[in-house]
Amino acid sequence: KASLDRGATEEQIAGLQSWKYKDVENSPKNNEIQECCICLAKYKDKEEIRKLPWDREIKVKMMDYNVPGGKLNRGISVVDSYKLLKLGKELTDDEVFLACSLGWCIEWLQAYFLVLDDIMDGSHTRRGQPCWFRLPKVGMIAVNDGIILRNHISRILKKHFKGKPYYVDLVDLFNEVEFQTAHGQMIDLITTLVGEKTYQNIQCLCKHHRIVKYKTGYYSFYLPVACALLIFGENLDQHVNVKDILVDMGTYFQVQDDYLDCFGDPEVIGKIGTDIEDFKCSWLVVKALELCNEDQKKSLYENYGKDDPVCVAKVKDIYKALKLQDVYLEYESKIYEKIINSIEAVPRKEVQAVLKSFLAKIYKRQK
Ligand code: DMA
Ligand code: MG
Ligand code: MG
Ligand code: MG
Repeated sequence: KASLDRGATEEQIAGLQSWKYKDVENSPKNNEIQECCICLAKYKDKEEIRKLPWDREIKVKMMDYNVPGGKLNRGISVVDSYKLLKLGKELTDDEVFLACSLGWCIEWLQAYFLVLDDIMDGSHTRRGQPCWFRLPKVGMIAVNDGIILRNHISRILKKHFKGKPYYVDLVDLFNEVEFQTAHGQMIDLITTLVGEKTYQNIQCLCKHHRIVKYKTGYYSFYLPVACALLIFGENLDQHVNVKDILVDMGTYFQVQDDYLDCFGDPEVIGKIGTDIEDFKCSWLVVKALELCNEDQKKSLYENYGKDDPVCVAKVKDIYKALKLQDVYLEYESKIYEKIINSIEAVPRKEVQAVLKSFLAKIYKRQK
């Protein structure tokens, strides 16, 4: 399933899955803690969730619900990038384990961000199931679950990397990236504040650029490659150009996310968009305000940011009238070309290969 739409291939998934996400975190003490995690013996839905096709009886634990189950692109990229850096030389079992552990750390980080992001965005579904906090027995306990998910990363790093020469850099990397992401999320969120709905906030592409660079670019793109570089023994200070390219890729990835929020198929992307209701500084609204006439602008001002299906439909009609789908396709080919050009300017061929393989995973993605 995940191999569709230029996602990971079965083989790539098998690469990361040679260790399960919990294998990297399986000390007896932790199992004990995990057994204490919220276990929902029976899942009874709220009315709105009951309507969803995913309604079914489920037995879940917090980690199983939130950590696996995504596209695993970020985790897989650590393993793939490391293989490319090794120029196709066979990896030892130990190397595979270390790369998988870091891959899963990023998936744990992603789970942590998403559990909290869904609360803050008031989302309904994620990865084809109700958002964790929407489960009646979870609710705001999900905030603490997010913190627990995050704590696992430090523990995994300590358990498997403590003696390594790059341990401090690794811990520092995860901390820095979390810092960048949390600040991106902050700008994303304060832009939508009630009473602050001035259109200046969502009108400028530079604002959008700043939000997405921080909230998505660092953890989704730079982090996996930086992890691979560290276990390969590289000094990250010498790869600033690589960082810039990856952050650009992250920006492109978030433009895709904004586009799919409105025009993607919820069955395919596994989530129902809320950007219009949430008054988000989405790439689509920035473009719409740039291209619209006075009437359309008036209608956008009246209908954007309202949690009402009629208003949402009006906004979507304007997007369609402005042919934003075509504007997006044009953006996509231009940015692709720009990124490819910067990759080709990177001196080392194996690093180029890492970057190109990452770009190929997201180009024209549908989910
Ligand atoms: C997500 O931005 C960013 C982080 C750090 C999770 P978003 O709210 O657009 O993501 P999604 O569309 O997946 O909710
Ligand atoms: Mg969200
Ligand atoms: Mg968000
Ligand atoms: Mg989104």
